[in-house]
Amino acid sequence: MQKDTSTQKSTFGKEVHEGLTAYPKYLSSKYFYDETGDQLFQDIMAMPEYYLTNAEYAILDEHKESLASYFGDAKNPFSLYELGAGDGKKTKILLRYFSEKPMDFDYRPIDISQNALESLEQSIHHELPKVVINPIQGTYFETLTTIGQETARKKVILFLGSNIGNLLHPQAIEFLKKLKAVLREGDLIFMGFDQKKHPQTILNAYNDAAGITEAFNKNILTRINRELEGDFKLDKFLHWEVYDPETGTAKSFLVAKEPQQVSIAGLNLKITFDAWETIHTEISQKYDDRVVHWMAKEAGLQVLDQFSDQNKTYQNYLFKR
Ligand code: AVJ
Repeated sequence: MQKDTSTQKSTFGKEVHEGLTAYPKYLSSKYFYDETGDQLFQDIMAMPEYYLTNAEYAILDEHKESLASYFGDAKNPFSLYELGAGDGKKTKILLRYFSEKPMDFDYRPIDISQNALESLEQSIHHELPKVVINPIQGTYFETLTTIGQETARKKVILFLGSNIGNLLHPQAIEFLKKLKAVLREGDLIFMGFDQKKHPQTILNAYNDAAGITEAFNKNILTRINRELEGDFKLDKFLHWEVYDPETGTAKSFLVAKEPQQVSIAGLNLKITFDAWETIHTEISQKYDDRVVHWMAKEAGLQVLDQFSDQNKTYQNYLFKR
């Protein structure tokens, strides 16, 4: 299912064209993740301000026994799918625990990056040789079809890291509906939702002192420069983060520090920026319990259980159809 690079590039080109000729300008956060972006996101997850990683890690560690009993046992086999598996660092807590128990399961990590899947497979073979791993390469959209066709075993679908937060509520509900459509009776979804908290804590997580998030945000411009022959000058843009404590929406922007023109030769396009004009690049939605229950209901899912860390910084929810 590996798409050829030229198709991917033209989708990228098309969306960049669309976003930079719109008013106000925008780019999709899904384009952060080339090789550099993957590495920068690893760095973000390791930084002290980015509390999400440790919070979810603590939840998985604390509740692994309870999760094991929901997922299956020696007589009730299951497949553990993971959307956007990345390096699987958090999932390994569960995999390690499950593999030490008499549980019958295989791990089916899903990622768009074949590279990421290969190194994940290597590291699982090495660190957790008992775990049976069967990776699936593709976009969420493509692979949901694949997952839907696999009916031999109970399905447990992981979607960690509050990745759902890149979607506005209506899109998130659509996504949950698509997930629901691949579930049969007894199948489960286990999903992480970052929770509302002190607004400063959230701003700090997306505007770290070392400038890693700034580099991550600006990487999308570097990518346009390289893949679409653009000439963005990165130091002519500011990384800017806002958080609305009412809606729970954190938004990332690139803000033009001075009027400028940017040429994107690969798209045969010239873009002008006024001083302080913005490019909106990402939303990182924060939730509260009511909103998650509301979204689940809208998607036709039932909340079977929920798990949080001590300060309710973060919650993982278990859904069934
Ligand atoms: C991978 C979407 C969960 O929004 O927290 C981290 C990406 N952006 N810092 C998030 C991200 C800036 C992250 N997600």
